Amino acid sequence: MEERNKTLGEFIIENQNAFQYSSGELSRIINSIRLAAKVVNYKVNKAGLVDIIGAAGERNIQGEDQQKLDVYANEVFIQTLINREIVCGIASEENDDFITVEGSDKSHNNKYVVLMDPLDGSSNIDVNVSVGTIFSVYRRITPIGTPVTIEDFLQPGINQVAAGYVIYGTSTMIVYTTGHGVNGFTLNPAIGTFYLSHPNMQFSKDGPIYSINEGNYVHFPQGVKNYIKYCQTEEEDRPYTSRYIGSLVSDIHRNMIKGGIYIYPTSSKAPKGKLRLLYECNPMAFIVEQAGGKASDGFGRIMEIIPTELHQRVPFFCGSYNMVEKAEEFMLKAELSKY
Ligand code: P6P
Repeated sequence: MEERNKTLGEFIIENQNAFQYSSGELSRIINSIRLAAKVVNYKVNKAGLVDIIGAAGERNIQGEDQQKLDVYANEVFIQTLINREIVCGIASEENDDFITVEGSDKSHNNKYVVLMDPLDGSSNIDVNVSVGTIFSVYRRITPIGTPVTIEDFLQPGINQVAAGYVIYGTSTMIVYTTGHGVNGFTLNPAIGTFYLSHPNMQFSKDGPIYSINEGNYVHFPQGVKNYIKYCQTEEEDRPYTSRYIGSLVSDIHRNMIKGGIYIYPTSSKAPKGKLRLLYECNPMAFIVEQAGGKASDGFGRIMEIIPTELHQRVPFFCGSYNMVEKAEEFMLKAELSKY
């Protein structure tokens, strides 16, 4: 079968044995994400038509207004995963604490935990800008048959067995990795099937784009300010183009295709950064590294950070390898100049 006509279902079956724990459970997790993505996609595309837009009136642990679609997407992904008897625990940006899934036989026998941001960039929904779902999968580290504990979720990103995102954009795509490269699948909404449209996605080592919210410039660390000035200097392949959608999945997806760097640094407004390590930065870092890119907190590899809390935030520099490396050079130089 020609690669590009392959469906996500066929791809999962063909690659199931490549996954080191190929008991089929990981395939069932990806299939569960696929189904939930189609359900959420339908609602996201109808958001402008029904009274589902606007804050649900509640605030999530991040202190952000919860959009009704956030709440809806969270419920769809959680319920779809629970119904398939695959995971022993779920953590979500929308839930203060993790969810223990004991299974219909109350055995806690499932081996995987899933962490997710069910609808990232939701503030863009009302202005019709693309949003995304981000997910991260680990094998539990506490004994099977016992209730999942926080240790199962506080694993470094290098332990991920799968990660991916759904982008609800001009077309809806699932992009994911199980540690054997990154592949993108585009939904044909007419028949509800995802087709392999972007086999073996790769970041170019350099790129023409830098993505950062320059409105926060005055609050940035000196190293970031210096790197922004470097991007804007007429020299070699610069100045770069500035592109910032304000939706993490969209900004990184674009950069993966065109080349570029995305930065959400610390600032006086966000002293630890804004993005969450466990269900935004680690899954995106796994994908970016599998596509030949680099993901850093400005000084070191994101996926080697040992998490200490479920919703912890970190600064995030990710994208084309050489661009992230250059940004780290500016961060180190600025740090050393303090002494
Ligand atoms: P700012 C969306 O809220 C999000 O978490 C990411 O998707 C996005 O990249 C970032 O925050 C945008 O934040 O502060 O630039 O609006």
